[in-house]
Amino acid sequence: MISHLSLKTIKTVSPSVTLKTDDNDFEFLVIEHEKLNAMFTLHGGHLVHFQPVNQPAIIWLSKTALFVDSKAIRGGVPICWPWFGAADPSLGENLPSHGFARTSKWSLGNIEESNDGVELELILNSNEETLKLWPYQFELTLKASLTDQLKLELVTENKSDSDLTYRSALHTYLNISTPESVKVSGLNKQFCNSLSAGKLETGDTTLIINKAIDAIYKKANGAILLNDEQFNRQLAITNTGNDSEVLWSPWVEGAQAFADMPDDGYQTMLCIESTITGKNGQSVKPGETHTLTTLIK
Ligand code: TA6
Repeated sequence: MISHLSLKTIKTVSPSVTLKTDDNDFEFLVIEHEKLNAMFTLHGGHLVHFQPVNQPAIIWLSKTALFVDSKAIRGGVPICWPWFGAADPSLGENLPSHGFARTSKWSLGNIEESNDGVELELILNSNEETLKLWPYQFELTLKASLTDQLKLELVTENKSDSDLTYRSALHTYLNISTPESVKVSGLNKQFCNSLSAGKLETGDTTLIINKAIDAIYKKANGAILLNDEQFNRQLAITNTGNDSEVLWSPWVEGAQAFADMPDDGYQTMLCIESTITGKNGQSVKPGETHTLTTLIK
């Protein structure tokens, strides 16, 4: 579990799931199951910890992450929705980067437990606040399947009477031992390099982590593999409903620039994100749904 947080129990929600709060009444869903430990915040519908027993945590969380309503939490799996990066100018000015879902208050839906793990849903419905930012009625559901592997499904339901278009990221921060120990493979060879004004480049299908990376890869043909020698493990990340994958490491300067990341934080994290970033986005007709997923095992 995340030892640096001191939480008090509010109520037991199911045998392995407890609602807890910190000293500022920030709400955490703590999952302690024989096969895994995990934690969500209702703020942002945000998975902040996932660790199958007998292995290092799969999901990384900044030790200096802030748990406040006004900010997205640094680490875990931020839900970037209904846009990725800056909002389309047609939506107005001063809109939050990466959308509003990750700083909205979600509610707990169904929970099911088994010997293998826990399945739970977190839900965000359009409301007065969201309609000021984005003129569509919607229901957004995060379906999490937590076993010895992690599956996240983000379901966008269009409850408006006109088509909507969205972009998104399951902005997964993965826990790594050290940059020198890891190698990524299975990437598409083509990517837009956000560090070079989004220039389209052709690289290799494998990548080592030895500098800042901020790249939007065309969707991989299969699983992206994160090989970590020191952790003696290989994670396979398989995404559906996405048109791209984003790889991001802030590296030295980026980590130093974040108040909510230790200066050496870049040494133990790498983002491999299941994303919808294309210029046309993903459209959803009235009454229909679209699902973006990531499976990490
Ligand atoms: O996914 C990569 C990225 O878009 C980077 O450009 C960087 O901005 C990162 O997300 C973190 O964004 P945040 O708003 O969470 O600080």
